[in-house]
Amino acid sequence: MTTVLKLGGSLVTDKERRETLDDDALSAATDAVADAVGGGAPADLALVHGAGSFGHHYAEKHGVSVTEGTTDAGAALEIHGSMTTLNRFVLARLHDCDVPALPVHPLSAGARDAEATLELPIQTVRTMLGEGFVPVSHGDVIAHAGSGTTIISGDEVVVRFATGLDADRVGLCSTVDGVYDADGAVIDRIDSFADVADALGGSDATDVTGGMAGKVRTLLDLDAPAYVFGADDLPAFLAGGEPGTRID
Ligand code: IP8
Repeated sequence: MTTVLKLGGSLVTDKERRETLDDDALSAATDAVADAVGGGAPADLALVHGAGSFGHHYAEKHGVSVTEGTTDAGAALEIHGSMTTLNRFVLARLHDCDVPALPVHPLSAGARDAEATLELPIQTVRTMLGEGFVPVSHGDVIAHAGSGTTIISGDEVVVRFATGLDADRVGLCSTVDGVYDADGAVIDRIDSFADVADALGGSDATDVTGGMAGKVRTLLDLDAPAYVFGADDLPAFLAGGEPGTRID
């Protein structure tokens, strides 16, 4: 059983304060991962975290996004540095509770070509899993042919891991309990974008990082079922449950 789990940036950081963790939320999440890994399930777990109050601030400062690049190495390094700092914090918490976590930095591993197609080799992650490690990757900057460097979101890393590893399950754990309908209730299951387009308030095909519409669209394309759920449901997800909204 291979599981790819994203811990949302808004969950593990304090979005209101620059480069500040949400200590309680991060500890609760890493404790849940430790319990699951210690208990032997899921067998293979690859983690990804978002940027929260770390990377987004510097991406905005330098005007860099998934489509707008920079050739300024200092700017790229500042964005990347904030993400590796956050990654170190996440790794440290995981090691504190004996999870054999190792970092995977997209900047050092992948690139986009001139058509913006992402190349992110999966062999490192596969070998880490095979050796019993828990790879922990993150949103980052990435070299982009013709644009210098652009942002790669944690969601893009999740999708690449899920397809490359032929994952059985994907989880997006964040500050929302699932995908909400127009009345604010959590939708149980989504298997067609058309059914929820109105409730999600948009169907912009270019919206791959921000917004639930883009997330749902991307997750519908995966072979594996994906679950969008809140922090309280993380233990249930890791135990094989189906919390929040199932998208497949
Ligand atoms: O928080 C964004 O990743 P996300 C990555 O998963 C950076 O969208 C560096 C802003």
